[in-house]
Amino acid sequence: AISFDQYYRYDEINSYLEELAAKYPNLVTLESIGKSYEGRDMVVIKISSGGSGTRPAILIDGGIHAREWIAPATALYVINQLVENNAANSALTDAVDWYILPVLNPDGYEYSHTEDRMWRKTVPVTPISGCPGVDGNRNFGFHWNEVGASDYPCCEDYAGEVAFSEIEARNLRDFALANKEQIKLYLTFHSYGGYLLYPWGYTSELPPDWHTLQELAADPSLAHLNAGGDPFTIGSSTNVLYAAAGGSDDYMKGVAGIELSYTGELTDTYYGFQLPAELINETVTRFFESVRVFGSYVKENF
Ligand code: 0X9
Ligand code: ZN
Repeated sequence: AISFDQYYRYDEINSYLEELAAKYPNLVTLESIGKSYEGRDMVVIKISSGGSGTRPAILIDGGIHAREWIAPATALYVINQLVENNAANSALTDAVDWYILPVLNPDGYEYSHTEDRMWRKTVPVTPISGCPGVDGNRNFGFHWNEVGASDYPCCEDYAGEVAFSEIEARNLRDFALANKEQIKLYLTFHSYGGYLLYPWGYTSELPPDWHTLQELAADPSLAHLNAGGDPFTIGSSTNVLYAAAGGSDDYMKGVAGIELSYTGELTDTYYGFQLPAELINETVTRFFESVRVFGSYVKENF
């Protein structure tokens, strides 16, 4: 059993996924997409009620940034609701498949629990001793390191020595490319600030379908508001937040061809990254209402 009044360690999260796979074999399958730098299995849970294998799918990840603990917690809540509350949420799984990777940076996530609560990056050694880690969200190979990223390993936004230097980014890339025909929507969970961001992060220019991306985020934002949360600031990453190249969102749209690609920056702005465990429940339940609206869109339009 799981609750949403505490943050879980990486092993606990994976135990929960295994528990679900054992208990709901007709709905849940687990796939390791590879190991992290320190050898942790990166587990994607596939939630599918069946069908031909060509149903449209949604890919969700969380926790590319280690300290953003509410992101894995939210991914876990989406999993929990789609699987253990499927009776109430069957409309979300009867025509759409879900691939969810709750912790994209497991080594960093653990490091943020054991060593440094404010750790952001991955953990491998870099050319500068004493400055480990790469910013996973500057490491993807699309306009890599062009803007808003650093060449200097001691920086929080270090892009890495080369694009896809990080095994975790490569594992997600390979999974997405292998399933790109099926995946219609990509959501990557971060914190904080309350944004729904769409590409591009590498330029202030907008993609040709930016109007669709802008409009499509309005109802999820409204659902969040109606659930008691704040509306999201909606816009392209560069135009409403800052320019930063090498993000997973830009890669999914620009290279994998997943046209609908969003970064969800969860609440809140008072506590920032260190959102107290007492606030997990309201945060994840509100955001699930946004996810629900995105899910309906995919169901109706693909
Ligand atoms: O800077 C980031 O990677 C994200 N913000 S955070 O505070 N969670 O670090 C925003 C990423 C938006 N997307 C791109 N810039 N591609
Ligand atoms: Zn982040």
